[in-house]
Amino acid sequence: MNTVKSESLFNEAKKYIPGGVNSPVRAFKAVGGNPLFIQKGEGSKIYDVDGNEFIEYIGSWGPHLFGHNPPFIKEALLNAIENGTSFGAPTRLEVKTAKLISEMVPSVEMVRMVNSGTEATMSAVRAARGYTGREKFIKFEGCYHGHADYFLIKAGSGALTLGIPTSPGVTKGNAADTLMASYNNLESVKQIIKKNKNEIAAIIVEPIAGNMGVVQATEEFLNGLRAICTEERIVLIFDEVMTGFRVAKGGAQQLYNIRPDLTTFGKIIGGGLPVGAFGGRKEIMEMIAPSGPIYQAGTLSGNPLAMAAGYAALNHIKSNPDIYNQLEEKSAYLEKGIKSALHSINRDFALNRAGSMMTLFFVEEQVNNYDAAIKSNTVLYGKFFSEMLNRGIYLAPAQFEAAFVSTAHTKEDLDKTINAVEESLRIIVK
Ligand code: HOZ
Repeated sequence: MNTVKSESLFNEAKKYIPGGVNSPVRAFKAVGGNPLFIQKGEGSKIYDVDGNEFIEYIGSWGPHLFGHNPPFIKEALLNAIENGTSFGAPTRLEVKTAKLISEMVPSVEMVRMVNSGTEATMSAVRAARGYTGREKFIKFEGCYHGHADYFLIKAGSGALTLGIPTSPGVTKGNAADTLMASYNNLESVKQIIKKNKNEIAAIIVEPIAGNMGVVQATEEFLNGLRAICTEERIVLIFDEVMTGFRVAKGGAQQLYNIRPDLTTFGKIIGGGLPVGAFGGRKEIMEMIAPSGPIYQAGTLSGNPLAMAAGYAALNHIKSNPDIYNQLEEKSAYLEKGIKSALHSINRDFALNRAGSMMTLFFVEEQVNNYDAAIKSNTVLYGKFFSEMLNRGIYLAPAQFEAAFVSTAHTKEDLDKTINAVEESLRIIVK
């Protein structure tokens, strides 16, 4: 594969940007080789600056439910840009988008727009702390809620991939209020609560984890969290930055039929533009400034371009409920193909799938929490990634992420992917 232009851009980038990238996972450090610089995306494909074409499964880490650059989002953006890019003042589109989110996710009685998933989770925890008057919160090993200091403790995603799940720069004071529990293990939560009676403001959880690779919560675990939170007056926060509007119209909470107190969103609600949001019970949300004393603000929050793209994306989902059947069909087809490839090489690696999100772990046991996920052979993942890339398939350049299927993936794309999986596995697994 010719990568001359990407290499030259990467060398230039490294002079001015730490590690040459604006977000660590993209640097290919976990899989070897140099990152490819992307020129454009269309449907299920992306094209790099050297003209290489890839069927890709990142979809900007989740938001591109309909593939890259769908016409209805492009049109919405072009219309919006005619009127200007940002005002730092309210617009009609913010109201329409907030209303739509609230209609689609009934637990979200009120919502505040922000600019990223990190801002959403930070603000949700602040809201929970302000509401309860308590300071500590529980998070789960391997879950990733963005890069605010107090989340970077045994965190997933890039932090885990690069071997820095607990980052330097996080103070002891900051870390002290983050209490770590084990995913899918209610007992670990109960013990923490017993030791910290009436001190815990929130439990934050990815109801389907995507940042230690895909790991689904059991119904018993999430129902247990809901019951504990109600009993102990703890705010239950579902981090649906990845799963919101992806696994179902109403997110993972719809699939599990659980009503969290607060929910955080990102990515999809901006149709691929920088955006996030947090929302939930009115009683809590009304405590946010200016209706209440909990401060939260942002000049670009509710930005008209992000809202235009987001509204177009959400409205498309609402008017085309069949997209979830399409995603399920395509993802199930891919899962079946990968399983049969694994069978053909006599290996039983864990393949976790939740709707259109999936991860192949290079470990032959069930992966249902962080301890199991980190047993995956990441060296083998790196080799797998490179073999797939050489065959025109672009996966996440890190084991502890999800592959995202979009409605734009065709049967031909999926068949090509399955063939590439089989060929790659045969080469790397001796
Ligand atoms: N940590 C992000 C995925 N879970 C990666 C973001 C990016 O590199 O764009």
